Amino acid sequence: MTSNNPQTREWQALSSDYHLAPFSDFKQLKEKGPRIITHAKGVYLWDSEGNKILDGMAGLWCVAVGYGRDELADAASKQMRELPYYNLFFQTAHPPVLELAKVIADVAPEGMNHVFFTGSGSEGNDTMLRMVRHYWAIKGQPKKKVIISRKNGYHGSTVAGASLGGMTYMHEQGDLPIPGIVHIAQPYWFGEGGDMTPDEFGIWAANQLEEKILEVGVDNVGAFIAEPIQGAGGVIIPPDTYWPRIKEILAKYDILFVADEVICGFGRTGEWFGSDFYDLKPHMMTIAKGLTSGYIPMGGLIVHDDVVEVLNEGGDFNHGFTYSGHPVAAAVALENIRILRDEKIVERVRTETAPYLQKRLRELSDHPLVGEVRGVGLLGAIELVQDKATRKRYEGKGVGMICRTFCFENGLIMRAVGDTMIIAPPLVITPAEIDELVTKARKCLDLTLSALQG
Ligand code: PXG
Repeated sequence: MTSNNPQTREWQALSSDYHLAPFSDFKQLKEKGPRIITHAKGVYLWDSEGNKILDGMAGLWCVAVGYGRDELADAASKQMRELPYYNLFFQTAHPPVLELAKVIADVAPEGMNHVFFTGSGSEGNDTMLRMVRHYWAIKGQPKKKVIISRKNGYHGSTVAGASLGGMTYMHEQGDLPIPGIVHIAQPYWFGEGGDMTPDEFGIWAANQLEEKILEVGVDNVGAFIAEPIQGAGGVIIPPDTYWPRIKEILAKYDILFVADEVICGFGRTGEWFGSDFYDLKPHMMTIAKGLTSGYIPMGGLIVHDDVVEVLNEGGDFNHGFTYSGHPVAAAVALENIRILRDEKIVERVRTETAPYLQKRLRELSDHPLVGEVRGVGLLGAIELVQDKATRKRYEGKGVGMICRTFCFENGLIMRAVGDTMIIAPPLVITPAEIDELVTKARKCLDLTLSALQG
């Protein structure tokens, strides 16, 4: 712990003495101490040392409407005074959850008209797994249990979520994946495309789905789950050929398709959902994050009418959480979606800020460290390489972490996934703030290159 600020040191001592942080090396964090974020406004965070930081990750991909929106605080406060809690079990409901379900159906793709609420994206995917198996059991095909997912996909951190995800470093802890979940290759051309063109590789990666269905047996496969664009895996934008080929395969076999929209949903791509962007027509969509702009936890599963029709014949679905459809979270989500709609934020992303961010980001392609810049909507990735032509990495140097540290020190949050730098700023970011983001990113790329050469 290096801070000279006694208040920072006090908070870091509390962290060291009492707190276990997610996805962290407990011992290392104890020694180093976390950065303490104290307040935020718009796209900016402030830490306890007084540093102002441009949040290029919208928190953890979630703060769509930006920080410091009083309307959301007021909606929570009002709902807390009126009805702070009631549950949806045993044939009860409350106004905010019902109104929210309707508003979500309004913005969701056609036919996606029912919502099962959860407390998080992980719980949404746990719900999905149980609902898919329940669905097939009702249809008299209880063997259709297997869910096909993708390597390096991210679907959460619960037992089902981490199993559905394709992160091997997560599987290694806790004997995952659980049975009944299998993984296929991801459509990551830059990292895994070898000598194929992106289009050839997109077809190859999509064909892995058909091969897996045939290997497992279509009578045993319940569903395929995928993020329209993988977020935590490194903003993996599939080649143009990928989704059309996947759609052909899905049309051929009788399995359900689940789009995990936890990151892509609520405007991130410039459409309301990633499924709109790629015209995916899923049977179910997992949601969280942008649903409440992260102001309060809430997730859910949007279910297509065709699936609901079957579920309606199945009696009780024995599943639910104490906080399913929590009234305060529902009130915040309603206000968040009202802001997204009234301020035309999704349209603004599509027509103004996404094209501008993508243009400005691609200017970084000329940097000697940069092997590829890609992005869609307000998602972006910068691949750091030693050799642009061969896509060869700096082996064992931890270049991504070096760059991330420079970003932190220079007032920008840009995440590193291996040697891929990723950004997903709040959807309300302005062109001037995009300029600042890109200027800071270039400076940090320069600093990273100097550190490698030095
Ligand atoms: N699906 C997707 C696509 C996600 O990105 C989840 C499900 C799980 O949601 P909850 O609310 O249970 O966390 C996520 C979450 C990262 C990172 O390092 C990403 C997530 C969570 C934690 C870290 O980018 N995404």
